Amino acid sequence: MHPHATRRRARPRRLLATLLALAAAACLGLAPGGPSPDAAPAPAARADTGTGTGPGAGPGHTVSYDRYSLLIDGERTLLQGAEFHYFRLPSPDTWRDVLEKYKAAGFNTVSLYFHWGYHSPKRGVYDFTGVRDVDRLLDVVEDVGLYAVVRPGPYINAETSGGGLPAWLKNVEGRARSSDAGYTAAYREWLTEINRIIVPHQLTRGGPVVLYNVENEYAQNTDAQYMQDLQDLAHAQGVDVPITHNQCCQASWTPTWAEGLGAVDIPGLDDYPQSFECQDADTVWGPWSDGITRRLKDDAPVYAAEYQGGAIDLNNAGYEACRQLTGPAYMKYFYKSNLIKSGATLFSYYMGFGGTNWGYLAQPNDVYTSYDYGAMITEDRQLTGKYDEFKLQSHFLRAASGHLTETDAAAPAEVPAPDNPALETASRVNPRTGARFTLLRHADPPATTDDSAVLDYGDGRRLPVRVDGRDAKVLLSDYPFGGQRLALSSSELMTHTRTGGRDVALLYGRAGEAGRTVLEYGSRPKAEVLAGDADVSYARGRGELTLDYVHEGLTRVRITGGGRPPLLLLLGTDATAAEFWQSADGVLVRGTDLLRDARVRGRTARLRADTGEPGRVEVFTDARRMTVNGAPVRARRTASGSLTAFLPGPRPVRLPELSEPARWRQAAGAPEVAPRFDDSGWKDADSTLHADDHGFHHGSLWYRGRFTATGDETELKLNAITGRRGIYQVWADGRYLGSAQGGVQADSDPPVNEDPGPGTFTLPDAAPGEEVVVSVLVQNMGHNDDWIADDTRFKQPRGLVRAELPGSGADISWKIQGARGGEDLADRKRGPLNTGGLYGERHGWHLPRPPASGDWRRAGPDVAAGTVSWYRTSFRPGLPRGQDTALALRFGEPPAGHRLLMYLNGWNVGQYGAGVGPQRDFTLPAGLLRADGRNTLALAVVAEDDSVVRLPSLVVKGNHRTG
Ligand code: IPT
Repeated sequence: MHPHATRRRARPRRLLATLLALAAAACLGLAPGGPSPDAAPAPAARADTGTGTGPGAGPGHTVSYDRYSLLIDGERTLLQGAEFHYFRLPSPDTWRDVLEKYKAAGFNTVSLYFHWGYHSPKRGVYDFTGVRDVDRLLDVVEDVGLYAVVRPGPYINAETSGGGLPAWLKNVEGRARSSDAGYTAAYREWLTEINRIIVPHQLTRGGPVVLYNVENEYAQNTDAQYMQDLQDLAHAQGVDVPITHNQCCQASWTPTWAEGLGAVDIPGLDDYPQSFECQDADTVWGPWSDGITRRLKDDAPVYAAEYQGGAIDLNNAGYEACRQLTGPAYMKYFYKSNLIKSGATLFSYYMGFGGTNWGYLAQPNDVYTSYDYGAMITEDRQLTGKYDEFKLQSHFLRAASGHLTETDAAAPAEVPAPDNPALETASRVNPRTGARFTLLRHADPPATTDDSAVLDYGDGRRLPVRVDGRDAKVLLSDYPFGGQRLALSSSELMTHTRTGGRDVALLYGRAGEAGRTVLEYGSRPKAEVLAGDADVSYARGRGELTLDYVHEGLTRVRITGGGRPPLLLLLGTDATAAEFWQSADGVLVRGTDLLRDARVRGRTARLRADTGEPGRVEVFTDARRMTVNGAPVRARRTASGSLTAFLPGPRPVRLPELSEPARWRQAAGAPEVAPRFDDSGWKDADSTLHADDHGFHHGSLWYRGRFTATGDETELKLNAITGRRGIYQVWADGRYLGSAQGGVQADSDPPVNEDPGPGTFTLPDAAPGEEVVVSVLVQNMGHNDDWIADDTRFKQPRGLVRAELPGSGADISWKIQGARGGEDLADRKRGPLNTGGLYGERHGWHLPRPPASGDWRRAGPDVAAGTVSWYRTSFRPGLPRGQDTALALRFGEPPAGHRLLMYLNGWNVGQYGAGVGPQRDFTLPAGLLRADGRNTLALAVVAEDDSVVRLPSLVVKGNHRTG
């Protein structure tokens, strides 16, 4: 064991909570040190009684580890969670919603990237307020009762602009992600700022942070001194939880940072077995890997740092296809394999909720506005079938964590063997409790056949099993829980709980498949089938009670006597088991669309829950009364010893119709094309055309060039780098010359920045001596990432990179304009990534307040080639109170002739158009949207060709009654 953590004094504001927690623990007669081995070690929410071992329970915790698991205050702890990007949810109020959904899934951890560029518009300038308030984020994590793995980079990848590096870093000498002096000085700024926020939130000081990750998939062009420097700095600045790293992707890639200079405490692994080919969701099965089977370091636990929980949509298949690619069958097969084959006890899934690339957050090559990721929770914060599967698996991990946190792989002779070679098994055993976990799956991973077998446990015990198609099961044997002992089962365990002196266990299997569960008793118990069907038999010699059944609906068996406490055995299907929830307090609940929390206090069960439709809720408790979201509901007791009530659904929502042009105002938005436009305030770009050199890092760029014609000019050759999906447009003396695709990531070696070939534009005739004014609008779709740490891709310029007048001796003199203020932000609240340099953006036409400039008229649907048109309207959604209603803007089929930017109350919530991506629905993040107030919507339509603008409508993506 490596005692890495030293005890620290609590922050003062935690002291009261600590005293209360200690008092509560004393009242409940709980020994310090937390729950018993088979209780769930999920951290307690801060508002809780403080009997858990997690954040909120008090200061001065220790975090250490050994080869099996993390140890919190010396107690083995299994971490399971998912990645969350606060920067992709620009609404601190909804951070809590998403994190409560993580917690309700059964997770006890959230993994958090911190995004340098999101906080820093300019060297030396950092903003941690408003949507950037990560101190508040860590407070919310603690309140919700999750542990946090913090990942401040400095490099994070994450398909975000620059991989999280700030754009101003492009102008800093020295290779990014190395120990070069220039880069070192720059990142020390960032880490000093972010560590100052993170350090007080460590578990060692009473906060939620249990692990600190340095860098990201740092496997190519590496510099060990840099890895060491990052850790030395973290330690010097007060980081005292174990340090991790997430390695990727090939077994052959080194270093793994398990040893030598730059080695971390717990090296983790990233694994994306399904690739990102969402368009082939039907056929793809593990082309990239067979799951996590490696141990990187002998004396550290196996950490699945980023396990594929969805996918980026590389081929514009849409995120529903990505959700299918990484759906329940994949989750069962790969996640369960990881658990048993590697013995990992730390898991984080990437992503649990993806969010939105609002503004210019997207890295241009791989993603568009939506970062839904096909995750278990949609971009609109709705739960999916993947969420259900996570619930089944996470509740199991939580319930069994007392056993799972210390297991050894069973020797082949010890593994229950199937009598059908189409199936294979592997087991892990806890050396202290003897509990055994057996993975059952097809021997040939992609097999889709329906195969049955009998497992031979080697001691006379046999168990019939079945694997139908792409499936995998973790079967338990010799598993003690509560006052019970499970001998064998071909059903899988979701969870168990102890309430009112009895045990309740919930097992499940595929609908229609036979199941057998065997429990051990000292004498014959009484078994009553309360609902459904089950054959019950008792073998006196072995003391085994055997139940045979078919998984269907929910079978309920009450077992009493036999020398053990009473047991209510619930036998469900995947679908009926997924109707259950278990709160942090251990309260088991069936029904509702989301159980945020449930506690039993005295005779009252208090629920916080969301309902999407009217329906029944059942609480497995001996309480007599129930409140839901603070209000009492009429409840009655059932024969199963539970409490049930009927809950209403939400009120329906009626939305205003936005798609009528008559409700919009329109104004022309490209005065820069006019020869006489006043650009005297613009920056001179003769020394360099590269936008970043002028401090214009994000969004649209205007260039205006002047030359005195010699009479020999026939064409203008330009080259602009926009990043993938970007275009640029050209005018001469107000006349539109056309558009071209901008350059993308340069992949040649050495990288060439002038890629692709130049756009050639035919110039109108000009007499010798005549002044010609050229206007160019260049999109900057975002900055390349630096995944392979070669620096050059990331530092690739944006904007115009070349301009020539072939056959003419004339010089063009250039001016440039970008986002208002450049690095000195005009709008600090919305930050550096919100707007570029369109005229309307520079003059606030995207903001709620009425524009002070522009010729606003009644809107029409037609836009002409070579124009920028702004549309504005306002609306009141009038959403019912006490409900969480998710709204989106829905457009038609993405148009080829134009692309548009959309702003909700001044926030840039998306880019739309055939050249941008397949997206038609754009999330309006709650929090940015005023549910019962007035909202302003603005669209900036950039037309390459004459086309018709189809205005969007509002659609409901989810509607729940909620607390
Ligand atoms: C890996 C990155 O660590 C993460 O930031 C994100 O980019 C993710 O995967 C993909 O969405 S990189 C991948 C090539 C494994």
